[in-house]
Amino acid sequence: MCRSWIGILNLTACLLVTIALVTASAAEPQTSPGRFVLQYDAPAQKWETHALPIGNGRLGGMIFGGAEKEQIQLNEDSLWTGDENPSGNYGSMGAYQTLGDLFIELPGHDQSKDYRRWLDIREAVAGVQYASKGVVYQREYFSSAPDQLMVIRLTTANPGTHTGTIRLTDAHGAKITAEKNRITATGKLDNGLQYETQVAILATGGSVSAKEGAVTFTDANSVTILLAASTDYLANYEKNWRREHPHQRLTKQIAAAADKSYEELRSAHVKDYQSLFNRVDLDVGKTDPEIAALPTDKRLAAYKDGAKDPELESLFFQYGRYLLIGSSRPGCLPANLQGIWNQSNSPPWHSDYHTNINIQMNYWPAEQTNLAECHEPLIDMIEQLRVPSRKATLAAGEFGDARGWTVRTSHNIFGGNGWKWNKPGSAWYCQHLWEHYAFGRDKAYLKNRAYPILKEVCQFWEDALKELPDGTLVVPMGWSPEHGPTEDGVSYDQQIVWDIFTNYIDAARAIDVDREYREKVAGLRERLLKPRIGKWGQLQEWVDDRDDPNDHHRHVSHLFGLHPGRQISPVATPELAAAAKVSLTGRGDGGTGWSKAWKINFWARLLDGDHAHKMLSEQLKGNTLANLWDTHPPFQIDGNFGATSGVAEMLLQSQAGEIQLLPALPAAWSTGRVTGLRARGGFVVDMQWNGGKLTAAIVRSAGGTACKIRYGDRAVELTIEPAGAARLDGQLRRVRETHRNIR
Ligand code: FUC
Repeated sequence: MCRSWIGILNLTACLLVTIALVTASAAEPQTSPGRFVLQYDAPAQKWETHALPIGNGRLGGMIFGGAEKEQIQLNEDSLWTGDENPSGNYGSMGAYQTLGDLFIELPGHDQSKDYRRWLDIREAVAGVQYASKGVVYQREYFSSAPDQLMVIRLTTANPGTHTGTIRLTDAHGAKITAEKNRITATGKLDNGLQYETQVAILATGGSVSAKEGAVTFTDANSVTILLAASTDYLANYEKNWRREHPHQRLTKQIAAAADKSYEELRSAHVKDYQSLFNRVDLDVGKTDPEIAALPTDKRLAAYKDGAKDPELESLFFQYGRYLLIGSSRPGCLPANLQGIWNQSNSPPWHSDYHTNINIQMNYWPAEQTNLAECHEPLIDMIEQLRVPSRKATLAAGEFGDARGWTVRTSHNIFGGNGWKWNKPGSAWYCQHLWEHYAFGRDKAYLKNRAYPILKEVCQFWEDALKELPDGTLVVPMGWSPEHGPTEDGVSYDQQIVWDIFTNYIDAARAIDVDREYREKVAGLRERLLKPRIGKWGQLQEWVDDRDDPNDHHRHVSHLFGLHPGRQISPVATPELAAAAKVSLTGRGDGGTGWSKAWKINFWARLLDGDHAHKMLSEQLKGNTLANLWDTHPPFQIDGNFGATSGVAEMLLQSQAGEIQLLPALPAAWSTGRVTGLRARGGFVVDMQWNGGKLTAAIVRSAGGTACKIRYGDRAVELTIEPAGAARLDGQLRRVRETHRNIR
């Protein structure tokens, strides 16, 4: 019960008092490891496919787990080359960098037996265990947000059995020094970005000493390694993106952590992580225990061979939430193409921010799977991009003297734009600003932060739209990512401009401002070139009816209005939805990882749970690596997040002015339960179903709002008291309404 209430606390700060009133009632989450643990019977040989990610939003580690030689590849989210680069030259945009590696050498551990390596996403703790010469060795690894460092712990039950060496390498040739129990690497990139890594080695028993840039421990009972790293980057354009050198900050972080016991560090980390992760629980059916117990790589192989594994599907859903918590916490940078995990200094696509699907997809699960805080880094970045993007937009000369701004298809963390203008990119970003309000209902946020940006992007389009002789408004010379001609009125552009206008109007109405301008924008929206249905019944991608039924391109941009937009839906615009279905069927079920993930969301919005589930399986079978990372190929994290969003869309939708329960439940998940999903309007929903039918639902409201709830063709209208909840049966009859202490 408490877990569900945490979701409500997320929505409003005023409910602290209710915690005491709530008595435990709902079943505790079932913690079948099959739904929560990735496990392997060997160390990782390859970073991309088998190493396991940990992260605190900013500081990432990839654990290989070697017994005799452990390698932990390290990342810090602001370690970027490049600069503001207003010229928009992709080559000089810079790239996200790897920081280096931490190695733990344990001579003599090569003959290990009973090896096991795992990542438990219930706690965000990874582990390794093996036996060597009669001694059982255990390791744990986590990246802590409360203590802002990575912690690695080596233990055994046998005193004095740890002897080894810790080495740090730096990917940019920084000078590495070791003194007593401390290793430090201090470096500087070509763009002037300064950074540092500090490692402290704390042993119980035995001795610790430094030698030639490394630290050696001898006959220790246990070893705890603290690793902190940071740069002088500051996410603030006005301050030229820089703050003080990180040395003092890191020294304090290590000193503060060294004063605590390992158990204290671990429990603070787990508590903090679970305050986010535990808000949602999903159970879509039981897996044969023998399959669930397999190492994850073999389990995935069995799935590919046709084994039913609903627990793997829910693990994949939750893994997306784990990865978002690990790569996008308040105060950090947004998750990039690889989240924060990157082992290269020239990664694919610079491991950058791609604005024509990828970064947006990263954030699709944030609101609906109850991780609204994890959305904040994107919102912060959009704010910081305003000034440099205004300059770049004006300098481009493509948009005349239009007010406001937009972005290119890729950008870095310094406001520098890369490849090719993506005209509706800023309007798509505005959808995220709006959704954060639509789910959370924080009016102060809407008024002070989101609204001014929504308005300036509206003004951009007010100035940049082209008027045809009959008064119709089109986006001039656009491009449907990433194929076809450059021309006026491309559907992708038109639908996103419709979206920003609609979000702007709703925002202005919510805070009751700018009535006149709101009406003007409504008038512009009315005149936008509308979606068209073409000769094979498809939703046209371009103004001319030239869509090819054999076009299987990975981008499906002309269905933006179906998802993540809200212009097209089976209920409000059935003809357009039917045309979208024809287009989607034409595009086929293939594609890159993120493309398949998008298709889960599309099919869910078309209310076809079986096809959505088919796409989820296709993604798991064809585009998922042994460590459950999505692969484009290569590894690209957007598909993980898109799949998590897709599963949530199958179970709950709220984009059309009503809360739709189980809109796209597949036959494969005939019995199950979910708690803690969020719906627009400030609602949190729990559901149970049996034999493919809803049996019970609890709809909680933080602010107390009227809502319409739909299940199939039945709908009811309810008003829920502030901080109250309504419990409904499978017929949508209200069986109970309570204030604060719903059972
Ligand atoms: C878009 C996609 C590519 C790739 C890249 C990072 O440009 O078209 O497939 O995902 O982003």
